Amino acid sequence: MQKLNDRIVFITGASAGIGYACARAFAAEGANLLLAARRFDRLEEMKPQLLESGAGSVHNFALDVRSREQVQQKLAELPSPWGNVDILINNAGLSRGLDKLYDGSVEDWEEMIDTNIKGLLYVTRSVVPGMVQRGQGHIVNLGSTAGEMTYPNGAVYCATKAAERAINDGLRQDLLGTPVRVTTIDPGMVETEFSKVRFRGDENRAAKVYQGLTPLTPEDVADSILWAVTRPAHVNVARVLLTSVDQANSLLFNRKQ
Ligand code: NDP
Ligand code: 8X3
Repeated sequence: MQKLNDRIVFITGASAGIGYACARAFAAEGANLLLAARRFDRLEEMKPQLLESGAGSVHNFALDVRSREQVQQKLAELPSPWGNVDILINNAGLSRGLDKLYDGSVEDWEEMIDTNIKGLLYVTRSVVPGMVQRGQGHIVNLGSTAGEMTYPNGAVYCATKAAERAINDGLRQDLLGTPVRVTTIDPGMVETEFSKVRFRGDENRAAKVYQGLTPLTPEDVADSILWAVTRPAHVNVARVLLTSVDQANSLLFNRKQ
């Protein structure tokens, strides 16, 4: 297993769910954590606990990945050595609504596309050239089972994750000949704030998503990310498809009544 205690790990969307679980998992390995999200206060609240559990150091900054200007400027202005990212976890993302495509909200579509596709691209464009220059790096993108099988009323969210998959594969091809590695982690249902965000705070509707089954936990996903990035340097884990035993694909679940 590769050591992480001299590594800078940049996690987007670290204020909740899978991103926060990754921060905890990498802290326990002694990594230096560069954490971003819009809710900066939450990141700051988490910092003492991450340091206590072993993080070498933690640097938080507020970032909305939808803003190209913010991404470019804030990443260019990071204090030394935080710009030298070794591991980038492109995790920031969301879904909005569950509606038939022909009467869905255009604003919801734009928010998903701007965050899950364009935001991921902006961050990647700012971070990866440095990895190539330094001859070291690993990019982990958060995909989803939704990217390989579209489900009813979720066409646009599923499309953003299908785009993530294409971007992941394209980036891996474009980095061939460099030591920089690229992995997509594609989880099925994970119980996080994801459904609360999708249903705009409707906790009852969010809880129903996970009713009668055991979903993945954010720690399960963080564990698979940690595994992927700690393989020997010549090994590139291209894709991890990860579901709970109660899920076969985007559409097929084992739900107890
Ligand atoms: P959560 O809602 O729990 O966390 C999402 C994180 O993304 C938050 O930290 C949020 O921070 C951040 N985020 C959202 N929009 C932006 C933005 N514009 N700029 C910066 N950060 C942003 O969801 P999950 O942890 O479940 O989701 C994480 C990733 O995993 C997403 O890409 C999601 O699509 C993917 N995924 C989730 C699955 C699930 O079932 N939960 C399954 C498969 C994939 P803040 O609001 O503070 O900005
Ligand atoms: C999140 C998983 O199936 O709720 O990507 O869309 S799902």
